Amino acid sequence: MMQDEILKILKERSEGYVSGAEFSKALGVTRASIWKHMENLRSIGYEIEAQPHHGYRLINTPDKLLADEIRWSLKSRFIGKKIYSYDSTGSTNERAYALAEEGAEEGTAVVAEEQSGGKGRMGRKWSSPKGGIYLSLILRPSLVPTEVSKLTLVAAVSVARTIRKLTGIQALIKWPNDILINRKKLCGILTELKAEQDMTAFVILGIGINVNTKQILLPKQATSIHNEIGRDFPKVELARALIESIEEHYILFKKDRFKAIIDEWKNLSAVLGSRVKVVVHNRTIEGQAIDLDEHGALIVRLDNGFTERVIAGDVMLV
Ligand code: BT5
Repeated sequence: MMQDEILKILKERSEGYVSGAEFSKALGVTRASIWKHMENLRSIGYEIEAQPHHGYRLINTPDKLLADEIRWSLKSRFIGKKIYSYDSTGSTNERAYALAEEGAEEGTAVVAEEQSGGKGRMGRKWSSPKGGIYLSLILRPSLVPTEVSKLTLVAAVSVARTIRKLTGIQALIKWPNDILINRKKLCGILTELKAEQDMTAFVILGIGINVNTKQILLPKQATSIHNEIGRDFPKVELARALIESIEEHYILFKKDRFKAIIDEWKNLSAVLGSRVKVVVHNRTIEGQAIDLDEHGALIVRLDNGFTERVIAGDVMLV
């Protein structure tokens, strides 16, 4: 697209000006048409200076989850190669699911600035106002459906690591799908799948992170990166780093190195060693979370001395 070409040149030459003549020579269009594209970019939020005798210069890039912005300098190989981005959508997981059914390839990403029907697990809702990152990835691993929950741990490790690396926040993982800071929820992960004859057709990995979200728009036990570091954090940069990290950990996982993920997970765990209540279906068990086994199940030692292995459930830190 012409607009992408223009942006590419502006970004590569952001130190100086690029004249209208240079643009029209490089791209084979009139200067009037270049001017129109500049107006369009401005309306999206790009700040572009125009100097009569020098030309155009990119001053500021909007921190919007635009596909091209995320892809710019993205170092991953297949995750995020194709990105669909929305200003607003119902649920990125549902968009991704529909795309996967139409045959979208592994690594396809769907991202939105806000969701009107963000989903949590078991029919719960995910508050998705502007300011957060709502990202869903299509994966096509060869896994039996019962193994797919391992990918939630892969994603959790990737999110926690990325947030720590970029913001310095001591993010921890609460089994199975929450990222916490000081016991408040910063991120949730929703892993969905389509199975066909006991094989997994595809997996949708959905991740919601409160980045610059206004605190009053979040549930009580939630926090955001802004809230923790006291300023806005660039969402695009975070989304890009997250995609790269997920790819790295996913490749590790596919190389049969789930053990390495488990070890990393244990280092980042907010639950191991703590007293927990776990709701499993309609039953609640209470005890000490003592381990994560090689399948990613949580091992809880009950007060009566017995241990239970939990594959799916909700954990509360007591
Ligand atoms: C989750 O569910 O934590 C999974 C959330 C996944 C959201 C992503 S966003 C991109 C993709 N598209 C979707 O539609 N979904 C995924 P669960 O463990 O069931 O937790 C849900 C509970 O977290 C709610 O019942 C609230 O108590 C709380 N909650 C809701 N919105 C929140 C938010 N923005 N921040 C922190 N906590 C929230």
